Amino acid sequence: MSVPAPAATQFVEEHPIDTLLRADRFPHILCPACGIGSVIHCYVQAISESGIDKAQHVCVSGIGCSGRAAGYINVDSYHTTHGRAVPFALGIAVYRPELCVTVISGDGDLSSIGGNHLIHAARRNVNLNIICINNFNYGMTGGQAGPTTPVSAKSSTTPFGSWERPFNLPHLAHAVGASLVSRWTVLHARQLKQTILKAMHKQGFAFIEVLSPCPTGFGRPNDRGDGIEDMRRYRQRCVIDDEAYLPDIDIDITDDTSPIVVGNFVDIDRPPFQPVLGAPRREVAKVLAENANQRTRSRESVGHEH
Ligand SMILES: Cc1ncc(C[n+]2csc(CCOP(=O)(O)OP(=O)(O)O)c2C)c(N)n1
Ligand code: SF4
Ligand SMILES: [Mg+2]
Repeated sequence: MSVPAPAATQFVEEHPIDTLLRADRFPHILCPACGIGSVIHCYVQAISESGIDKAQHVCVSGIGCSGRAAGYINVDSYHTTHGRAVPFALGIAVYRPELCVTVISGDGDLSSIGGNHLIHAARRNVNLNIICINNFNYGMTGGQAGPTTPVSAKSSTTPFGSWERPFNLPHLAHAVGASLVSRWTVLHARQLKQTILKAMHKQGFAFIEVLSPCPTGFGRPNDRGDGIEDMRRYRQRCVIDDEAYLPDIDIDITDDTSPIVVGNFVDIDRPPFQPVLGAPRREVAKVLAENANQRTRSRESVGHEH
């Protein structure tokens, strides 16, 4: 049987997403096998497929290894202060509602020092896409424990293992009012890109948690091996369950046979935050009352039976 000749190889000058990266900022700071680069890739891939003009995309980060993302992405991007990515992005989204504003930052930046901003932006349903890179620690500053560090995990501040109960971020985001809530890992590159795309076209607060290896800060003290080991664990342990009961999706690192539940958990519609600046007082009250009713209805429509 004759084998068909391969199509002639085509050489291109640049990769389709090259224009979305700031190559002049390379080499980047990320450690080998860190997961943050994969998240950046999924985000720029989503930008290129979004059909939204590049000039309409805005990326905002706080401080941390994850917070470096905005600096490497070639759209209007802002590297803000620690914990303040959300309020910074809120200002942009409210004043320029035609823009597609995405926050990429770390679990520490968004849920520790920035936790209050996160819950109130979700409560108000600000039209933002939040990509929270959860590597279970403060990677940049030397692997300290934070609010996502699992019970018993070792870190530079918990050398005998953490005893604090960590946040279950999707459950938190849903409880405080996010319109779209998902969790993926960096292994789920296609699903992650699709969810980011969905968030870009959705009006309201979208919260996407991405579990990501930090072989330097979290992997080393916990004998997790290199980043590839983490990818193997994701493959073995992840279960996609869009209908998961969110209070039950905590992550247990002490048991490598326990499931890590991922999926698109919440997708509801309610009016995004739009301050009615300058309107007469009675009109403002009417709009706010309508929004509140709408919200209650949306909540009822996604009630889980357990
Ligand atoms: C006001 C303030 N407090 C503390 C710091 C030190 N700091 C910088 S990054 C960081 C933690 C970042 O952790 P995370 O957001 O999880 O990002 P990662 O490095 O893990 O990606 C801290 C505590 C700071 N820069 N500013
Ligand atoms: S310390 Fe961790 S999060 Fe930071 S670049 Fe290295 S592997 Fe990535
Ligand atoms: Mg972190």
